[in-house]
Amino acid sequence: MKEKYYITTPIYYPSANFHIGHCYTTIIADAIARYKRLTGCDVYYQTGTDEHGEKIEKKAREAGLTPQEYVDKIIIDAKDLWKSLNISYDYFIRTTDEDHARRVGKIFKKLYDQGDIYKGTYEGLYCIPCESFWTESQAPDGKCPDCDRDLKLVSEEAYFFKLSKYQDRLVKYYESHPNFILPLSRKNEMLNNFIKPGLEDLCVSRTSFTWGIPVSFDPHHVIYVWIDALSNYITSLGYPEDDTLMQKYWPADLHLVGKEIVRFHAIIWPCMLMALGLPLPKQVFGHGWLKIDGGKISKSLGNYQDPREYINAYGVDAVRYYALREVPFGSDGNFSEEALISRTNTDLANTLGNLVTRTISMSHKYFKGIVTNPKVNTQLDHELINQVLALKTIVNEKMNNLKVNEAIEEIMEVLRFCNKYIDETTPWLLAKDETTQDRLATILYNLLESIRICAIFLSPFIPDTSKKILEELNTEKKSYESTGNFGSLETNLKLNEPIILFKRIEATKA
Ligand code: ME8
Repeated sequence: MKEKYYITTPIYYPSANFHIGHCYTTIIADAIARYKRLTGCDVYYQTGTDEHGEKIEKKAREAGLTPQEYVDKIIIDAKDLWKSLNISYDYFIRTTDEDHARRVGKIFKKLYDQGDIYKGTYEGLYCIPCESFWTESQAPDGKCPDCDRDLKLVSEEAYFFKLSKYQDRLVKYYESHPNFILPLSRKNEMLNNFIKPGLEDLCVSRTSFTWGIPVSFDPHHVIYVWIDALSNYITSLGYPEDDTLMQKYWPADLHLVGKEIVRFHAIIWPCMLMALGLPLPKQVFGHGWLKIDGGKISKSLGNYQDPREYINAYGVDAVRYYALREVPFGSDGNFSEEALISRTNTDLANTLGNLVTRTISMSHKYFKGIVTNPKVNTQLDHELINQVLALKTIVNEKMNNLKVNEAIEEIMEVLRFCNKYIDETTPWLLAKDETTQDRLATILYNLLESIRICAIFLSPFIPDTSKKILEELNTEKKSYESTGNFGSLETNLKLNEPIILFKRIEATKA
C-alpha cells in the first residue's frame, strides 16, 4: 500500500485578494506535495479560505455586499491565482461550505456536551484585523503585538474552551515529540511565552457580530473563527460524520503556516484534538515572512501586489523558483523584483536553460538529433555520473527535513557541473576529428542523461519547465525510479528541436 502524506496550508482570509506572501506558503506546500507524489506517496494536499468573522463582515459592508457575495468574488480570484501558479491542491475547503459548517457545529456541541466548553463572561482586548485576543501582559500598550493596531476592549457573555485543562498534556507532548513544532526556536517561543506562564481558558464564541457559524444550542452566539478555521483540517476529511478519509489521512503529516499563526496551531489546535480524542498532527512548521523593503507584506498594512503581474512578466516557473530557492526555509526574507530577475537569469536562463539548449543543439548538429550509444567512460565522466546518482539520496534527505532551498541548490550544483563538463570536454573540437566520434557520443549521452534525471528532480519545483525538457528529450523514462539508474535514457531516440526555456531578462524591466 502507498504511504499517505497529508499536507496543509493555512486557510487564508478572503478579506482582499491574495498577495505574494500567500503564494509563498502555497508554492512551498505544492512543491512538497509534488515531491511526495513523485516519490510514490498517496498525497492529500489541502488549502482553502477562512471566510467568517468580524473583519470579513466589515469589509463586505464597506463594499456594499453581503459577506457571502463578498467572499464568493474573492474565491474565484484565489482559485484563478492558484491555477496560474500550477498549484496541485487535492481539496480546496471554504469555511462557508455547508458540510464544514455543519461539522464544526457538531464538534462544538460535542465539546460542550463533554464539559470542555462552558458558558461565562469575556472581558479583554481584541484585535479585529487579526481576529485574536491578547492579555494585558501580552499587550501592555494596548496595541496588537502582531500588527501594532489599537486593541478593542470587549465584554460579553461567551463560551469558553478549557484550554488550561490540557496544559500539562501539551507540555508532555512537546517533550516526547521533539519535532512537533519546527523550527525549534518557535517551539521554545511557544513554551516560554505562552504555555509556561499558564494557559487561560479560551473564549470561543461571539455575540457582537453574526457572520459565522451559530452555536446550535444557543444561536445568539457564533463560533469563534479560530475554532471554525482550525477544524477545517478534519472536517474536510468528514469528521465527525464519516470516518473513511479520517482513517486514511489523519493525522496530518505537516501543517505549513506562517510564524505569526504558529501559536494557534501549536496550542489551541492540539488541545482541541486532545479534547476530541484524536491524534495530533505530526508536525507544524512555522516559516518566516516575505518582506518588502524590510516590512511585512500584508493586506491589513495595504502594500498589496498582484502576484499575476510577476507571473505574466517572467513566467510561472520563474516565480515558483524564486519563492522556493531564494529564502532559506524558516527564515524571513526580502521579496524584490530585482532579486527575482537576477535569480531567473543566473539559475534558470544561464545554468539550466543554456545547458539544455546547448546539449540538444549539439546533438542535432553532430548526430542529427539521435541519442547515440555511449562507449567508454573516463574519470571525469564517472565524476559526473556519481554526482547525478547521488542526487536521489541528497534531495530526499533535504526534502524530508523541509530544506527546500537546499534541495534545489543541490540540483543546481549538478547542472553547473554539467556546464563545466562541456567546457572541459570541448565537444565542438571532438566533432572536427573522425577518430573522436565515440568520445563525442559518450559525452553527449552523459549530458542528455544527466539533464533527464535533473529534470525529474526539478518537477516538483518547476513542473512546466521539467515537462518541456522531458518532451524535448522525447523520452519515456520519466519516473522517479528511473533516476536511480544512469543509462536509462533510450538510445536511438530522436530528440525534438531545441527551444529557449528561459530568456535572459533585461534588468530595465524592474
Ligand atoms: O491567518 N510572508 O489567514 P491569512 C509569508 N485565516 N507568508 C505570508 C505572508 C508573508 N508576508 N503573508 C501571509 C490567517 N502569509 C488565518 C489562518 S488557518 C486554520 C487560519 C501566509 O490570510 C502565511 O502562511 O492572514 C500566513 O500564516 C498566512 O498567509 C496568513 O494568512
